[in-house]
Amino acid sequence: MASTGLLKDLKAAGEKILDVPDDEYIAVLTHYDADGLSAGGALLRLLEGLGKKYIIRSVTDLSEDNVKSFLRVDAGLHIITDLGSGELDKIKMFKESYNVREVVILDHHKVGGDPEDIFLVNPELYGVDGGSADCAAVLSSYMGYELLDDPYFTEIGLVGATGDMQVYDPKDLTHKILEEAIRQKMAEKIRDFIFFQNRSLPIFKAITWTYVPYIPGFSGRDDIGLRLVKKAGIEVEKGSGVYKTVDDLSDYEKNRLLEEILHYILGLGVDDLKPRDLMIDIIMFPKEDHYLLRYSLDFSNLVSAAGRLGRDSLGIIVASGVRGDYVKEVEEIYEERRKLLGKYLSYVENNKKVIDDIVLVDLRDTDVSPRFGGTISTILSKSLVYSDKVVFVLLRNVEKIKISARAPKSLVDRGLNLSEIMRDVAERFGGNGGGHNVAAGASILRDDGTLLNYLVESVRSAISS
Ligand SMILES: [Mn+2]
Repeated sequence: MASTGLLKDLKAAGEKILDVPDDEYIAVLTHYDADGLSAGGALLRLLEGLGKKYIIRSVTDLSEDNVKSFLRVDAGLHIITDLGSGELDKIKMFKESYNVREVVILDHHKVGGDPEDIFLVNPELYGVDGGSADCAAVLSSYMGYELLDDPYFTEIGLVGATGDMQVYDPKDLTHKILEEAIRQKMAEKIRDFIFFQNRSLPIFKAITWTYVPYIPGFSGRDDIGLRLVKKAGIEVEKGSGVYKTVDDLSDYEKNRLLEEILHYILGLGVDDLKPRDLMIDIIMFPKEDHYLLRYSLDFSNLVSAAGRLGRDSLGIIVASGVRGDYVKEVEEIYEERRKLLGKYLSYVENNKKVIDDIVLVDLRDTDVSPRFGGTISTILSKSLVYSDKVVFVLLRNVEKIKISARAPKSLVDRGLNLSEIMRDVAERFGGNGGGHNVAAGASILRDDGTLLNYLVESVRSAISS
């Protein structure tokens, strides 16, 4: 059951959209990650379906400049999604100075400040943890689904929720949208081993392309994948240069391959391997023809890739349901993301420090794109080796420092709140920060040499207090 207060707020937000006269613009600002771009796609589909005039923009964070230039857009309604809850005061201030008529925020991050005359739709207001349910794409899609009675919206919601890792144990409105998707025959759930979740890649790439959980020495290593496939006695090709995929394997072959994989992983020193951790509910979209759009994980990685590589609009357009030539472009960036991540994760191994319950990954002296911070920290936090640790990834972003942070549920239960830590860091070193208690980030202006130590001490005192 989704909270009724949240459903009521979504309905009211939908009415505000309907109320905007057709000759006025609706301006949308969203976040550049898979959830944010999916939310942008849902709003694109909704506004297009309603025949409204609109502009949609995406940003990496809600810096003062980004807030200002967005609120300066001449529009009858401004919608901010997947961002904003932690920066209500800043938004209110510029709303007033630019005489903005109305601001609606559809978000699931921690609320900071008093919404007052901003219409904030956020599960956190109803005691639902936005870090584990009701991501921005779910909120936007559900609103679209209710207004247009178009089942494709459920698919976009699930793509965003996969990006924010909220589909594996779906709660609240996320659970409801998944049930609706299954009822509408837009989605099916398949339970399988994580090694078989990439249904469409060549089998030797598919099995190691398992960044959730991340297994150092295995994840992303095509060479090891190839070795294991051969050891299991499986042909890599099904003839004439066409690679076999998971769906081409017999049950016997899958079991043989699984044996080889588990044997290999145990040899890496992963000691407490629980087969349960290696099972996953894969969400399939039976109506999608293209292999990269057929599974929610591929689809969300694809939308994520678009954002990470600076092709945000492509991500929004494909999420909204537009296909054709756009899908071809997306294939290219998917492969590019695969290559970049492989390279970046090899840097991680050389630039990480483990202190107590904390993994510090300082990549400020590397060429890692700042847009990959969240991807890298999420992968590490889902790793079999670091999943019980707090992860901080630091990257250089021109003259700023980008921090992406992740924490295990066990430490959050002991009082750790990364959203607060990121806000404190930004206050002390300049910049802005916030997020969820388990996942947060900051963009800060300077480091006088004490930044790393400050992060470690913040975690220590939060856990011990
Ligand atoms: Mn989100």
